[in-house]
Formats: sequence, structure tokens, C-alpha cells
Amino acid sequence: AARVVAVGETMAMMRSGTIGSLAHLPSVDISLGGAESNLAIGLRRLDVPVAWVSRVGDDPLGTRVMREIRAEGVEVHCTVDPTRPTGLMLKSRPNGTTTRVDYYRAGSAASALTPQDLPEGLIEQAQILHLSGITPLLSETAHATNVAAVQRAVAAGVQISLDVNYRSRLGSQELLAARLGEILEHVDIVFGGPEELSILAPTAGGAGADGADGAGAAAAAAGDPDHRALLRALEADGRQVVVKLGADGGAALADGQIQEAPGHRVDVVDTVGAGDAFVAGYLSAQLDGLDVAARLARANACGALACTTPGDWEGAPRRSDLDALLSGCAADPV
Ligand code: KDG
Repeated sequence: AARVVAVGETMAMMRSGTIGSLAHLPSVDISLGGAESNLAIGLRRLDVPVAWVSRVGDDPLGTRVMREIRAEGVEVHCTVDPTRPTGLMLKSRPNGTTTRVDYYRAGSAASALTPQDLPEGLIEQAQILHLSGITPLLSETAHATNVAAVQRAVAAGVQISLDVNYRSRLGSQELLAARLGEILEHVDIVFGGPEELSILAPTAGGAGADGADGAGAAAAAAGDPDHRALLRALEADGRQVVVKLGADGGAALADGQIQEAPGHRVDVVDTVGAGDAFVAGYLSAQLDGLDVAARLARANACGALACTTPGDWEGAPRRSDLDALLSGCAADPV
């Protein structure tokens, strides 16, 4: 049985590796991206049995999304919706320093997620349910799906993990705070960049989260909220709060103690998806029974390695990649 169940939208992705506007480039590659399936793939590569729940359209891109995720060894539970298309995301590099993302996901199949899409017994048998702050901004029924998943996890004594993953194009911080506020008291592990955590804990300072890439990569920018204060502000009995600090690594609050771990220096090719790999590293280490320091160390290694290849999930490491990085053999990233 799956030890982790992740719920959320995965979009087909058209991406161009060449610098230039999509207004002129002659070709793109096809891939896929979705924070929760990125996390699922990241966990599977670290040998954790994992299931992913979603909806796709009855179209070739939906088939492709399911095939690719299945091919990674993730158990796929996807409703195929004949009335709506699979969501689409365009990723391009207008110039050498910018990645541009355009969504075509309004009205997508996954935006119509409902509690009926959650298979009977799946969450109940898992150890961790993983949700994100993307789903509640897709639609009211998608939000209701997150709430229903939480209710089922709580009833079955399953731990709940939440990655805030704020996507400003999907809705306001106020709406996200209100919707996540409905489930937060049940969340056992919260992940986010400093600005994302401040959406849940506005009194701890800082505003203006920009979750453009989910990697927390902009975390070191001047004016960021104090991450230790944020961890404390979200502290609750038995809850772990983990802040992603991009190139600076991460910090976690558990059992009243704050642990910090520095990031790895790697040649960065693409930071998108690094935050998902970080979470996969953390959760897999927890499932391996490792302590918080070792969870953070693995999370940082996974986040760093995910940055060394293009793509949102392709660079998620296997255990051998982690061993190579931690023993210093990965000093020449691809
Ligand atoms: O976390 C990486 C994601 O940003 C990407 O894979 C797509 O889920 C996605 C989103 O909503 O941007």
C-alpha cells in the first residue's frame, strides 16, 4: 500500500529550452508539471511507495500525464473527465535570466476535483496525506476535496503534510489564508518559503509572497520575514514546521527545538521543482525514522540536486545521487 498519498493537479507542459519568446520560437518540448506529482515522483525515487490522486481530461495530454507519472512507479488514481481539458502550462525563457510560466488551467479537468475523486480506503491505509495550497485556489470543489481528504486522514489517524506553494496567479493571499485556515489545525507538517509561511502567520511579519516557482528560491531577498519567528508562530502541539530557504538550505521546528541546515552549492540550471524535491527528501527521511537534522540534510540535498537539471521533476534524485552528493562526488554537476 502507498505510504504517502498526494492530491493535486498536474498539467501538461510545453517548454522551450532556447532563449527567446514563444511568439517567435519554432518548437517546444512536451513534459508535465504539478507540485504534488513532483513530490510523489521525488518520494518514489527515494523508494517510498506513493499514490497520486487527480483528474485529467479525456485527451492525449491527460494520457501522457498519467503515463509519465505511472512510469515513475507512482500509483495513479485519476478520474478521466470527458467534459474538460487537461490543464496546460507553458514555460519559456524570454531572456537568459528569466523563466516565464503561463497557465492554461482555468476550467481544467483537475480544477473540477471533488471529494468523490478520493478513492475509498486509499488515504486510510497511508501514513502521510500530502496536500498543497495550490488545490484550494483551483476551485471551491477542489478546496472541498482537500478538506474531505483531511477529514478522512484525521478519522484514520493518518499524518497530514501541507506545502503552502502559493501561486499568486490563482488567487489572493487572503483567500489562501482563509481556505488553508480551515485545515491548518489538523496539519502535522507544514512546509513553505518564509513569505509563504507568513501567509498563514501574518503577525510574524512579512507579506508579499511570490510563490512563482515553488522552490523558495527567492527566500534570501532583503526584507524577508524572520524565519525563526515564523516557525514559532506556526508552532502547535506535535506539529513540525519546515521553512525552505532556497540556496540557504532550510530550518525546522519540532518538539520546541529549531534546527537549521545550510544548502549545498551547485550549478543551478532550473530551480522550479526544487521545493518539491526538498519536501520529498524531508518526508522520506521521516518515514525512514531519521531525526530532524537528518531530514533537513536530505531535504537540502534533494533540493540542490533538483536544481542541476532542467524540468520540474526530472532532476529529483535517487538514493545513489544523494550518496554521491553527500560524499562529495557530485562536485561537477551536469
Ligand atoms: O512546484 C513546481 C510547480 O510550480 C510546477 O511543477 C507546476 O504545480 C505547478 C504550479 O501550479 O505551478
